[in-house]
Parts: sequence; C-alpha cells; structure tokens
Amino acid sequence: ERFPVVVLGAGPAGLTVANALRAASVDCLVLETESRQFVEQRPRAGVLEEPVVRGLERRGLAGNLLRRAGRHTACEFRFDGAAHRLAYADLTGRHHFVYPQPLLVTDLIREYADVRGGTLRFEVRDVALHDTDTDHPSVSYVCPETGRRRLVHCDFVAGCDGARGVSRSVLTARHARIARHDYGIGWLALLAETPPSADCVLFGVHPGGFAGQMPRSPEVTRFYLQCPPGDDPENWPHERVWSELRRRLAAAGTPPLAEGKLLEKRVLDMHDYVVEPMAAGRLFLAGDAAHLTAPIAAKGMNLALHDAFLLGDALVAYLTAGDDSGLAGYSAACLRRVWDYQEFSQWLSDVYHGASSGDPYRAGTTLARLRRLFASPAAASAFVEQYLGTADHYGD
Ligand code: RFL
Repeated sequence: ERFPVVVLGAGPAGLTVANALRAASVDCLVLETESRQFVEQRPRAGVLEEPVVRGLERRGLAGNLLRRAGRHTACEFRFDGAAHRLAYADLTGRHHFVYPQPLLVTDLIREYADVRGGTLRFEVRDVALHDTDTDHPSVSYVCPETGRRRLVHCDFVAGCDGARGVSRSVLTARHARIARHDYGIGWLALLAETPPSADCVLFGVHPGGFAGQMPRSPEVTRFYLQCPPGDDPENWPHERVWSELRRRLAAAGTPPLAEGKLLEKRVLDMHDYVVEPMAAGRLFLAGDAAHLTAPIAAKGMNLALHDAFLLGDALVAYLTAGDDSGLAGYSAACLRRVWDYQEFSQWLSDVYHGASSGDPYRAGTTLARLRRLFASPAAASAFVEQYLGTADHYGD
C-alpha cells in the first residue's frame, strides 16, 4: 500500500494537516490508536485564539465553530479579596473563541473523512516508523480487525501523535535535542456539570494556591486547583473541591460559585518540553508530539493548529508544485512561536503560583506584577498581546 503522506494521530494537528492535503487532492492516510468515538469525546482544551480561528476559516474548517463558539471579551483576576476585570476586547477589538476540543475534532474528522473522502484508520496498534532518513520512508501498524502487521510506503510522515506518541522518539534518538521544564506544581483539572459563575475566565491568585474557572458551555465548566504534583485525585472529594474553589476564587461583590457534579477529576503535573528541530529527513512533527506547554496559558491546541497550518501548506507546495521552501523553513518558523509561548507560560506561572510559593519575596514581586496589569495600560497591552495571540510577529 502507498500514500504520499501518512499522518499519525487524529488530534487537532493531524486532522488539520490531513484536511489541507485532501483540499489539494493529495492522498493521505491518517492512523489513530484510539476509536473515533473516544477522540470525538475526549475533553481537553477549549480556548482558541482569533488568528487560529481565521486560519481554520481560510481552510474551510470553521463553519460549525463560527456558528456555535462562544466569544470571550474579558478575563478576571481575583486577588487580595477583590475582582479585577481585564476587558481585552475594549483594548484591542479582539476576542477569544471558546469551542471545546472534542467538537473541533468531530468537525475535522467529518470534513476530512465524510466530505473530502480522506482515509482514516482508527484503533491501530503498535505503530512503527521505518527509514524516515531516506527518500522511501514507511510506516507499519497492527490492524485491529486481522491482528496482522501492515506496511504503508509513503513520501512523508507527519508525526502528530501527541505527547504519548512514537514519532518524537525517532527524532530525539538521533536528530534533535529535547529541552524540558518542570514547574514542580500540579493542577487538579476538573470538569463540572454546572454553568460558569462568571461570563469569562477567572484566575484566582491566592496564598492557598491558584484556582481557575474556564467556561466551556452553558452546562459544563472547567475548573483548576493547584495541588502538589502527583497528588491523588481521590484526595479531592466533592466537598473539598468546592470549598477550595470558593475560598481561592472569593472576591467582594461577586456571586457565589454554582456547584455541580464533577465529571472529570485528573491531576496534571505542570511540565513543558520542546523538540529542536521538529523535523529530520522525511519526518515532520506537529503539535504536542513536538512541544508540550502546560495548560497554564491555554496555548497547546493553538500551537498545534499553527504548526498544522504551516505543515499542511508546506507539504501541499512540495507535493503539487515541487516547492520545498515551506518544508525547509518549517521547524524554524514553528519554533519561534513555540518559544514565545513557552516564555509566556513561564511568566504566567510565576503570576499564578507566586502568592502560594511560601516565599514572601516571590509573593511580593508577583503581586506587584499583577497590580501593574491594572495600573499600566502598557503592561496590560503587552499581556493581552500574548494572551490573545498575534499573527503579525511570525509573518503568517
Ligand atoms: P492530541 O490531541 O494529543 O492528538 C494526538 C493523537 O494521536 C493519537 N496517538 C497515536 N496515533 C497514531 N500512532 C500512535 N503511536 C499514537 N499515539 C497517540 C492520540 O490518541 C491522539 O488522538 O495532539 P495534538 O493534535 O498535537 O493537539 C494538541 C492538543 O490536544 C493539546 O495541546 C491541548 O489539549 C492542550 N490543552 C489546552 N490547549 C489549549 O490551547 N487551550 C486549553 O484551554 C487547553 N486546555 C489542554 C487543556 C490539555 C489538557 N490535558 C488533558 C493535557 C486542558 C487539559 C486538561
């Protein structure tokens, strides 16, 4: 069997690359280890930058999103017992889109497989890459129906198989270095069956630890609670979760949090990595396969999509017109944004976690940073530029 491109992973990155290829009538095969139902229901991200939404729209992938996504125009920091609203749309005329990742993945699968006629195989096992350093790479996998290994020849492999995939290790074994950062902090990630208690994202900076609220839909809200890394979610029964959220998000004059059933409760250890370069030979990584950003700044899915736009366009240019400039510049172009967002995550992590660090010096300086956001328009606009994302700095 032969396809010009094999895409590993049916997440936001892989599906966007695959859609770009199909739109240009380039054949590709998407291999995914999970089932369609599983990837269409896996709850994760929900915040999309406007430049990313425009990128999806230009590729004909934002129809449902533009009809159904919520628009956020402000975020609110809560500290020292008071609520401080940062109305970023008033400052910039721009906003965030709120569209849960499973809905986006569902749209992208439907468009790729059902509308554009692309080939996608779910529940494959034991995926392996071969000869990606040569002009004749291939991918093999164990077929779920027959239990037999199948070999697929191709020209390119797009490694979009996320943080737990196999493609990253091919690069890091020989061609790339991996830079890592560990925040030494855990977040209890919660999904609750309750409407959000404010119309925007809330960041609670509290001596007891960070707490956040990210609206997802009128019925479901995501919350985060800082906790020790590696903490057991069972240490967080319903009553403890809600009393800590109430304590850390308390602010004068704000309505009480609406409690609801907890649908998901997981501890995330906050860490980042960046693979440099993101490509070697005929293998190109995109999204979480190449770089992880802790959900501190809600950038992971955005970066995955930025990568995918570049990779999809570069593969199409090469395979339809023999133009290799996009592929040659791919890694460097992605990494400029990746490092910018890594730096922003680190900055924001200091703000979120300084007050609870137990170090009064860090608590003092990070509170000063927070107050400056509300006292200085220049500080506010620098924050908003990174928070909302920008197309301008990267030439796209
Ligand atoms: P994905 O979505 O993980 O997709 C990779 C796919 O590859 C499959 N796979 C394989 N396929 C073939 N062969 C193999 N060997 C394979 N191994 C794995 C997997 O099953 C999967 O379907 O990666 P992608 O496309 O790079 O997308 C990245 C985003 O999913 C990720 O960055 C975000 O979810 C991160 N993130 C957030 N990002 C945001 O922009 N805004 C947010 O608000 C936000 N919140 C979050 C998040 C991530 C979270 N978790 C659970 C890590 C909140 C949470 C709780």
